[in-house]
Amino acid sequence: MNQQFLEDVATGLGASPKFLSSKYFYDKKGDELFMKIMALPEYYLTRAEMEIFTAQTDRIIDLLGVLKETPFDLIELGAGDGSKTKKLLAALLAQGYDFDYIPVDISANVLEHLEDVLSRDLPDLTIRPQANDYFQTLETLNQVDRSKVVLYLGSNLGNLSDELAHKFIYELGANLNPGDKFLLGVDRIKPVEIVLPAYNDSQGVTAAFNLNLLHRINRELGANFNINQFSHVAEYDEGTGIAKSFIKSLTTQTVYVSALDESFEFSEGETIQTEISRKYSQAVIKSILEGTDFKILGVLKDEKDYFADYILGRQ
Ligand code: AVJ
Repeated sequence: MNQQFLEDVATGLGASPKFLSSKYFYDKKGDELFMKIMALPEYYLTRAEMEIFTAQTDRIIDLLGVLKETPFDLIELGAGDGSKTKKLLAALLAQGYDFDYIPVDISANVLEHLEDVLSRDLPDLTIRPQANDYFQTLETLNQVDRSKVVLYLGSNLGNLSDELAHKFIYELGANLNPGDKFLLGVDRIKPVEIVLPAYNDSQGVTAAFNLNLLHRINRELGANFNINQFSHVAEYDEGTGIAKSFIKSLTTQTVYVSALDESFEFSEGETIQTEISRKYSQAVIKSILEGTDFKILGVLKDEKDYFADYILGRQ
């Protein structure tokens, strides 16, 4: 991981325009800041999906087509704090379904916290956390003949370009069997007045979350970023539905990364792109799914039409 981080920082800061991957946001501090983001008044995504999981739990279960007499694995990719999933887990347990919950995350930290919370709140749940790569886990799970339901919530897909999103879903299909299900939660395209504040909140939590990446490079790679000389910038194009986050250099400056023994020049106003957060229309989802093994079985939306949870069937 460290070696990969080092290489990716060298590539991204050496490029023009500069970029860094949003996957590096999530160190311990980044996990904490993301939890805070989810509770922000401007960050509507989590609440909108929570509403779907609370108000339409039975419809989700119905569309998943799971059977009480057939045991299955419920696999969550990028588990997070599990607050939305908990609604589904509680309903499945109450209705007598036979399943194991398998949260998958690269962060062992996140999984430990999740296991603590769930074993306390849902003592009857069988939970088998996997601190591993998504596809490696799916490959292992596929060696046992059991039905699967895969959850990928919170518009996590939105950090990928459409091309990579297609590849991701294609590969997911390759690791599942006919009849398995995929529940995909995505943010919908909506006006800039709603989206932009979600990525540039008034308390500056998102700014701290973005700039934490520079703290992480300082700490882990021995760089000397002066964080005060950089700022957070968010933009959103309503036409394409793509939000982007950047870190902007406020002055002309040079940053030295000791683990690389290399310096990087910044001009005043120069940016590092750190994230894309794509929003989706039905047409975009359909084009991403084209050529994969999945078919749309149903779509659930919140009252404001902000968020969509797609129930997809592996053909
Ligand atoms: C966790 C990728 C869904 O893009 O909305 C929140 C991360 N970035 N605020 C998103 C994030 C800035 C979030 N995802």
